[in-house]
Amino acid sequence: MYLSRFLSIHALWVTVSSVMQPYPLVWGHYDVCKTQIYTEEGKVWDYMACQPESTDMTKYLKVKLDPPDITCGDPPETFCAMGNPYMCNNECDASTPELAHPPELMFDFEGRHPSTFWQSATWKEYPKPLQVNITLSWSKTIELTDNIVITFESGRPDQMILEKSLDYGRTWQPYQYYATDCLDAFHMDPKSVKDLSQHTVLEIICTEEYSTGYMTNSKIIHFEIKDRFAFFAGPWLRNMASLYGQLDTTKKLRDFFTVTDLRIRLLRPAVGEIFVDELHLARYFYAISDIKVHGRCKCNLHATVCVYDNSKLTCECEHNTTGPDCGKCKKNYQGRPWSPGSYLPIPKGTANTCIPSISSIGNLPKFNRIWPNISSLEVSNPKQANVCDNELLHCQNGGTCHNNVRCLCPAAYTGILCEKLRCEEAGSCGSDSGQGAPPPGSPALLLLAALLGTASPLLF
Ligand SMILES: [Ca+2]
Repeated sequence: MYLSRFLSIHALWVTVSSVMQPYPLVWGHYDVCKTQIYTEEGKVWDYMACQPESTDMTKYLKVKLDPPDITCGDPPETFCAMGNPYMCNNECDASTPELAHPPELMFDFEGRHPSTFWQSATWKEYPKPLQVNITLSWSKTIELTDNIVITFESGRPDQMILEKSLDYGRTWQPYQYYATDCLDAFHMDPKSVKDLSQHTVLEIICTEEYSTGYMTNSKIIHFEIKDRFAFFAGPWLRNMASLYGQLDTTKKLRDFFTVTDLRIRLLRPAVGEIFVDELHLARYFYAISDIKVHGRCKCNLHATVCVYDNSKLTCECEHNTTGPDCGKCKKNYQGRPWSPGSYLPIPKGTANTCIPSISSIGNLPKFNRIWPNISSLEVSNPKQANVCDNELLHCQNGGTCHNNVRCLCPAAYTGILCEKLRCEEAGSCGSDSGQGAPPPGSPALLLLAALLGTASPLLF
């Protein structure tokens, strides 16, 4: 059978490809949800795991400052020049566009000189702490794919916490602490991401790497996503298969890189000395010229497109799923429990499509979570798969779908989808007629599973 040969070759290709590690970065993009393939029965859809491209997520966020009136310029005030704390004749005036520093200047196009930036009021109420929360909200779960980079126009703060929320801002967890002195500020030993490992990658650390004030040229603070990915994918992120494999099997790891909101808590501005210079409090303020957040909509591997409509991000769900994150099955497609797509096996993953409901029979069939392209399976248990339709699950070899419940097969064929020669069952086929996809425990699949570091082949 052509289809069987195709599947055998495909399985072999996947296996060979798995041997050819490290993977080029282009692998595992999962940018197609389905393709049409040609079989003896004509064109059929082949479904695969898919996700939107990673993109600049700052275009889609809402920013909120707390306290709301903390931006400088209302009333106008003077502040000291960046980098020269004794030149204190710069002006911030919210009512004059050239002198205003509103929050949106943290997200505009950079690369021009001088930079555009948001700026807070100065620390004129010292010793009352000068603290600002900057909340970035997407109203949508997103998966971070690159470092969060915050560029300061002022000195980098002496104390800062980056926090994340997974429930639209109801609860918050720290992502990383930043301080000139971690022990003093947060009672934490200073660490850098390089001190972490695969086993401690989820540890929340305090770093002193990014907190020196005016005395340095560097203005940037990172939250290191890529360094954390590198524990799994190698220093150049070439072995994305390994990373995707881990993300697939470890929910905590996947959730670590998933957010609905981020919050930058500025707790103490750059002082640069032991004591605050009370005679020149206009030296102390926060100013941020740019914030970079790269990520993708979380669509549970059921969509490649995420649309921004009415100030709202929504996945354009495939695989008969629906919801903002493709988090449930469409009406009339609840023939088995919803499940996210899977990155495995590399490179196409598994779509885990929702299948039509079977309202005409009493009990829903039991399905395993992973349900790859059905025609690649040796379907042997009729109770597991008494479903067919003309779109998703095709009866094969000329069989016809009867009430979405079973395939009516031609005399020579049997099996749920008429995928099997009747003589095979009877053991009376010639030696050349029984070729099919490798069974789940075949050496090829075991090798693939071993290469991906999983305990067993993922077909069952
Ligand atoms: Ca800017």
